[in-house]
Amino acid sequence: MSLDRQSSPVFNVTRHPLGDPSFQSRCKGLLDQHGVLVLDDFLTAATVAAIRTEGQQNQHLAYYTTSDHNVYLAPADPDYDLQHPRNRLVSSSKGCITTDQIASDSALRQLYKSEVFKAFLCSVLGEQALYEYADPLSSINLHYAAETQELGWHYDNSSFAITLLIQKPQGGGEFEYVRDVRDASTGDMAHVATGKILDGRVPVSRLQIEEGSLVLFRGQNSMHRVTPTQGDVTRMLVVLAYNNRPGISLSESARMTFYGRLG
Ligand SMILES: O=C(O)CCC(=O)C(=O)O
Ligand SMILES: [Fe+2]
Repeated sequence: MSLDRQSSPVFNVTRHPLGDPSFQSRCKGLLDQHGVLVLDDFLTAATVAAIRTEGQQNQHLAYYTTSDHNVYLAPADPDYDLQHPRNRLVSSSKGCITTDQIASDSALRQLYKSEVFKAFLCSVLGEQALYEYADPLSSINLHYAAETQELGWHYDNSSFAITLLIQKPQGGGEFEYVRDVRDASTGDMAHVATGKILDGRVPVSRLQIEEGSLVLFRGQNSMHRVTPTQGDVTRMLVVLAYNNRPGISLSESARMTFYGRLG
């Protein structure tokens, strides 16, 4: 089986039979139990190499930023002081290229649009359908984190995130998280628990991920960060983002924070 209409498979179909209902329900069980699912060796070695080359060739297009933001990726709330967890600033520093900068024949677009892949995601995530972002930036992102660059603590705007590690740094670049802190559906922003995590007073979980791993992560209510890269190998990671409703754009403040532009 290949990914839709192309000839050579983008991912390891034998190890990860995405269309097999028992594989799907096993993956769903793992995601529901742990809040995260890691499929190692998801991308073939050839796909990882192709995306890495593409990433290196397009690195000059990346928007590099060091920005200070709060964990809610929202403008400051004047009802709270600046040190309150609602407003406290953390730092993110990385480069990023966006959907509009990914080549039309890229394996990343094939995977993102693949009906087999989307059906697998729907089954595992318990979604009816998945839609691309309405803005031209947010659906497929390739992140670069060079030495000392990091992603500060935050909650995602979308209810789940899908990532693919393309290049692992020599040290650092570790994905750390605390599960189920806030509840965006009820508006419980969990300021106290959030503050404890920011203060380093809560044990955090750490993901083991390798080049070619697919990670499904519920990041809307689980606070997470990526620790600073160590060494001169840049961390390269793809984020595939979908919505369960059509016509949704990433918020303007998040787009300005992470891309430096709106479209
Ligand atoms: O870099 C990662 O592994 C996670 C990225 C992330 O959390 C995000 O882009 O919101
Ligand atoms: Fe995130």
